[in-house]
Amino acid sequence: MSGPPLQPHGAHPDLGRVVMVVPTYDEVDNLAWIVGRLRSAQPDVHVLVVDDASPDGTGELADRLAATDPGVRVLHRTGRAGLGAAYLAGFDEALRAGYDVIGEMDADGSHQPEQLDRLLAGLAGTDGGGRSDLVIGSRWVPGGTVVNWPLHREALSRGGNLYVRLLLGIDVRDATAGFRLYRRDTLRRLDLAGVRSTGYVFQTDLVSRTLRAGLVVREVPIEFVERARGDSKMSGAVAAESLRRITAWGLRERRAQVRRAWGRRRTVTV
Ligand SMILES: Nc1nc2c(ncn2[C@@H]2O[C@H](COP(=O)(O)OP(=O)(O)OP(=O)(O)O)[C@@H](O)[C@H]2O)c(=O)[nH]1
Ligand SMILES: [Mg+2]
Repeated sequence: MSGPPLQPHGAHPDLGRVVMVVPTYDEVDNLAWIVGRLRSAQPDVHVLVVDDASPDGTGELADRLAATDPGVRVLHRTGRAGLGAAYLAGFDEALRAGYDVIGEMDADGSHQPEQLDRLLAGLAGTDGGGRSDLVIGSRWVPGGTVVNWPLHREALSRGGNLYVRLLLGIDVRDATAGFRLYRRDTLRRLDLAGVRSTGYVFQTDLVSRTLRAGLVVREVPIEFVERARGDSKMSGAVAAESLRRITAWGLRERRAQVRRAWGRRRTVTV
């Protein structure tokens, strides 16, 4: 990936060089708007658009944005392969390009670039909450909100997160959220080559891997805004993958707990 020399973030020099990976599939009505907002809210933060050969011309639009702004880069993929697969390819590219902080953000305006400073401060710890290895812009911590979300979407998100907490036993309120910042070292410790989640369950997969690696995950409140333009890519197949994988991970974790408890009993009685 060629580009301009990378500069550390001005307000957070300790964080180093920051890039937001933005996956796109048919976001032609949103992309210029969201990239423009991001570049003006955070001029020191670069953008890597990962487009899955969108039929509506999003990829070509991304190329035009990159041609006029050296802080914007594009990764073209050959076809639609899911959100998780797009992020894995984007992370790989961003790591190879030498970024120190690699973020995630949707292209549809649900994640507001004007709130990225909360995540940067949360990662650096300059907001008084302590340094972290992964920071999540969260809808379901105090101060977090959703705007214009239909009740059934809120119920699905809250219910999904409850299921994740119960089954995986992780103390994260918004494990499915996709407005995030990872440190380079965090991603390097997650065995990305072993990730099999292709859809939105990728988000849950990565937060649970981060916690299992003993790293610090923090949630900072954000205001999440329902998309105003373009179609949602959420589908029955995407939801089914989430349910199937989370249930399988949960059962595996429970079996491991039982084995550990059984092992302890035997040690005591022998
Ligand atoms: N490259 C790529 N991007 C994708 C794919 N699926 C979704 N996206 C992008 O991922 C982001 C999130 O997708 P959305 O459709 O907004 O999903 P969502 O936020 O759960 O659904 P809504 O709330 O209804 O918008 C958007 O920027 C999409 O364009 C995919 O298969 N490949
Ligand atoms: Mg969306």
